[in-house]
Amino acid sequence: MKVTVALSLGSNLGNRSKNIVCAIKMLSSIPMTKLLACSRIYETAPVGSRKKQPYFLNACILLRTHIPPYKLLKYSQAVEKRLGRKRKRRWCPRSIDVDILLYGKAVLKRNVLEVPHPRMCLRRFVLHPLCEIAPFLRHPEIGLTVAELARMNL
Ligand code: A4P
Ligand code: MG
Repeated sequence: MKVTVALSLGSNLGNRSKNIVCAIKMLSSIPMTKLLACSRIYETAPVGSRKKQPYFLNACILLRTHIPPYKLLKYSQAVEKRLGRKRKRRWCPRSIDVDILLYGKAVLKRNVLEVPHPRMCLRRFVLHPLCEIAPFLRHPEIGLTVAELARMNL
């Protein structure tokens, strides 16, 4: 079954724009997967960390894929690893972070994979680029579209 998937990309370490562009290239070459859309790259102030952090570059992409969610997570973690991501502590600066925001209408509540991403609705650095490429996508739990969620986070 083909599913539309929204991913968020973030980088605040190293060559940030190169990291984002390379991640997009690698993600679009996952087997049985097609890149549908790609947002612009936005520079954003760090959110959520108590320690001072460099500014991020953020972007979102839309994929159409046959790959099941947990396998897609493995692929996206392999992309993070290839681009030099070291997991030190949560929310530390990173060469690349790939988060699965929406996987079709799926609702998954495991620690290893929570979809829709639990913090996506609160974050302008996610909603703004996502709204650019997929304003019509609907959050399967909340029932609002990305455009409606983005308007609430202006
Ligand atoms: N995991 C569970 N659900 C998912 C999902 N939907 N997508 C698990 C991806 N991974 C998911 O992730 C930790 C674990 O979450 C993984 O083992 C995976 O199995 P991680 O990428 O190792 O750690 P993280 O990125 O530090 O945590 P997380 O939860 O992704 O962080 P957030 O909430 O995404 O916040 N400010 C700006 N301006 N821009 C940013 O991009 N990013 C963060 C990270 C904070 N502030 C930011 C930005
Ligand atoms: Mg992450």
